[in-house]
Amino acid sequence: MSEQPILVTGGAGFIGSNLVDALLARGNSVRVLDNLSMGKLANLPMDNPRLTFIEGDVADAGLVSRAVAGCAAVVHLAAVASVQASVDDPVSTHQSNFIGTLNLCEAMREHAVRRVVFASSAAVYGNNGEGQAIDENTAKSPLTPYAADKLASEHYLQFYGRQHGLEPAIFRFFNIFGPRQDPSSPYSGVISIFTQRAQQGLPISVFGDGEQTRDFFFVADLVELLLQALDAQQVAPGAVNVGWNEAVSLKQLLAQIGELLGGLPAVTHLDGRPGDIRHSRADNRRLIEHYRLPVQTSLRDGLAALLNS
Ligand code: NAD
Ligand code: UD2
Repeated sequence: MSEQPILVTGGAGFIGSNLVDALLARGNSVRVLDNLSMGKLANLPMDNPRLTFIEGDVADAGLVSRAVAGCAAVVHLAAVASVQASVDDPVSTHQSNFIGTLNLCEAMREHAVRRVVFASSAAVYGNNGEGQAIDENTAKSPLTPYAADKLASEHYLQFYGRQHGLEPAIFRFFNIFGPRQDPSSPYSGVISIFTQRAQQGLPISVFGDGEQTRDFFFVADLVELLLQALDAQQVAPGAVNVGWNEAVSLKQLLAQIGELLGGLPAVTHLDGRPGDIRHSRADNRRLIEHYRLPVQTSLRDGLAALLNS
C-alpha cells in the first residue's frame, strides 16, 4: 500500500467520513481538508495515526496546494451540498462548489497528482429525462447554482484531464443515504429526516402525495465505488451515474421505516415542493460497464443500519 496519503476534501461530512473509515480500514493514510461548515470532527477517528486533519476552506488556493502536496490521489467531496443554500446564497456557495474545484485542479497540476474522484450530482440533468431511466447523455439542464457549479466543475476537470494529464473519475450521485447524513435542515435528504423524526415520534411531512419516486443508494455501496475509482488502472471516460435504476416511492419508504420501527408517527401531506422532480431514476449501464457493482444493500438493510447507528 502506498505511503502517500489520499486527500479527501469534505472528509468530515456524511459521505466523506464513511469513505475515510474505509480507506483507513484498508491501510491507506488519509488527509482530510474540511472547513467543518457541515462536517464534524466527531465523524472522524481523530486518534488514528494515519489520519491528518486540516481545518480550512477549499476556496483558499494556498491551503489547497499545501493539502495536495505529496498526496497519491484526491477524492473531492467538499461542497455546500444543499441545493437551497445555493439558491439563497449563490456567491458564497460558488466559492465552495466551483472555485474549490478549480483550486484543486491547479494544485494537482502544480504537484503532478493525477487521480481525482469527483462527486457530481443528478441535479445536472434538471428535470430532463424525468420519468425515464436517466442516462448520462440526457441533455443537461442545471436549474440552480448548485447544479451549474457541479456541471462547470465537471467541465473543468475534463479540461485539466485533456490539457494537464489529470485523471478525473466523475460520478453523478442520485440519492445517497446512510449513517451520518445530517437531518437538521428541511432540505436534508428525505431518509435522514424521516428516520430521525420517526425515531423521535415527531410528525412527518410528505410534500405532495408521496407517490414521487427516488433511486436510493446506500453510502457503503457508494464508498466501494469510490475506492474502485481510486484504484482503477484507467478512469472511465465522461461522467457515470450512481444509482440502481430502481424507483422507490416515499409511501414505500415510509412503509419500510414503519415496519422496522413497529409503527410511524402521524404523517401529514403538504403541498408539493415547487420544482420538485416527480420521478428520478438512474440509467446505470455505464456504471455496470466500468465498475464492479457492489452487492446491493437493500433499502431495508440500509434503513436498519441507519436506525441502529
Ligand atoms: P456533507 O455536507 O455531509 O459533506 C460535505 C462536506 O464538505 C462537509 O463536511 C462540509 O463541512 C465540507 N465543506 C463544505 N464547504 C467546504 C469548503 N468550502 N471547504 C472545505 N470543506 C467544505 O454532504 P454529503 O452528502 O456528504 O456530500 C458530499 C458530496 O457529494 C458533495 O459534493 C455533494 O454535493 C455530493 N452529492 C451528495 C449527494 C447526496 O445524496 N448526499 C447527491 C449528489 C451529490
Ligand atoms: C436530491 C439531492 C439534491 C440534488 C437532486 C437532484 C439530497 C438531499 N438532495 O434532491 O442535492 O442532487 O437530488 O435531482 O440528496 N420530501 C418530503 N418530506 C421531507 C423532505 C423531502 O416529502 O421532509 C420529499 C421531497 O419533496 C422530494 C423527496 O422527498 O420529493 C426527496 O427529497 P430530497 O430532498 O431527499 O432529495 P431530492 O431528490 O429532491
